[in-house]
Amino acid sequence: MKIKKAEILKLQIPLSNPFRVSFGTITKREIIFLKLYDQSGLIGYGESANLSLPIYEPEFNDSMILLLKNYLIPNILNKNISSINSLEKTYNSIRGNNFAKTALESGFWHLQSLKTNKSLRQLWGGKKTKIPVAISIGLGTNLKNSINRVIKYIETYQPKRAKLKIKPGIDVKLVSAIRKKYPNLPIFVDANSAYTLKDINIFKKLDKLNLLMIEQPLRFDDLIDHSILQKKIKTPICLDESINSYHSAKQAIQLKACKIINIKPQRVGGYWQAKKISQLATKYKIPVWCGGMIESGWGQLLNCNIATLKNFKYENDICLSKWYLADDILEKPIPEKNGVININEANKLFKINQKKLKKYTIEKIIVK
Ligand code: OSB
Ligand code: MG
Repeated sequence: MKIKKAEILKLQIPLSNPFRVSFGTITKREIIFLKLYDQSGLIGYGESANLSLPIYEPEFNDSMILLLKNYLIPNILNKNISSINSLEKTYNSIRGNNFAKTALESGFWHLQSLKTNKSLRQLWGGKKTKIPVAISIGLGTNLKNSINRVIKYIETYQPKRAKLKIKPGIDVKLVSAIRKKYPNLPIFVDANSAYTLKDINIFKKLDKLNLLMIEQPLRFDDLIDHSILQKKIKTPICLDESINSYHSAKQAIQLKACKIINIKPQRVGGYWQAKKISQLATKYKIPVWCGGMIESGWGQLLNCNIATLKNFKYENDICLSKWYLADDILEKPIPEKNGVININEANKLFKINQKKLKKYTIEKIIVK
């Protein structure tokens, strides 16, 4: 394919409900969206949802725009990009900045899918047709309303498992209360890096609450402290922020820093890298699942396709629009039944509602 022109869009979609985690609160969902114009007249759409500030990972939405505009897009314009390898070669010398790379890479995959008439699942080699998804429940402003919030979400959506966000002060008591009310519900927690090894007593207490896993308890870039913590608790540690490449996944496995990996394609530099990490994890019997950042329906569809690969063993954080977004840019919402998405049904929905795309675009840059 040959890309003649690109548009970088910054979308802002309101949330129906603020999403509060240990590092901050998301009230409007800012998402980087890309339109790639191929010489044959096709348009590929890419999405990579990061945050407005570097509070999750060092990268953030405006840094993505800068790199896409000044480097990643100019570097592919009018070149013959025949494969994912030739695309990755155009940015392999760029360190990090994985979310920006994924915006470009996902647009490339959409074009590949249009050109070959194959679904992303087929292009990526996924075999599953049913994708389990479940909700991630944000914090409230204090312990009491955090508990009430979790109960409300569980009662409303009846998820097969619940992921609870925790932070110092809203952790053991929150999880104990929910465990007591729902003794058999699979539950896990996500700390988004809010603790240190000094908090071992908290982890010992969480360890007794029969949790599926504890996601990213320690520093966003740490592996060694996680491996120390993993030796002291039975509950599997699942790494999110710390896994930002194939290399860090390999090191985490070698160090036994985790027993489960949350693969967020944007965070690891794209869907192809996500596939490679899932293959590596398979080799070492480390189950994975697909993480999310509250994508638009478009990003949810991309993530559903990667979650069809065989080592995606748990419910995925593919945040359905009805859970947090006040609106979406797809023509039709992704159908879900009892926490399961049928991929063949979902793959019919790769259609953008242009009116809504326009309505939610707050910034647009043309590169040609
Ligand atoms: O750690 O998984 C995370 C949202 C923003 C930033 C980080 C995270 C999240 C979520 C959202 O947990 C979960 C979802 O999209 O379903
Ligand atoms: Mg997480």
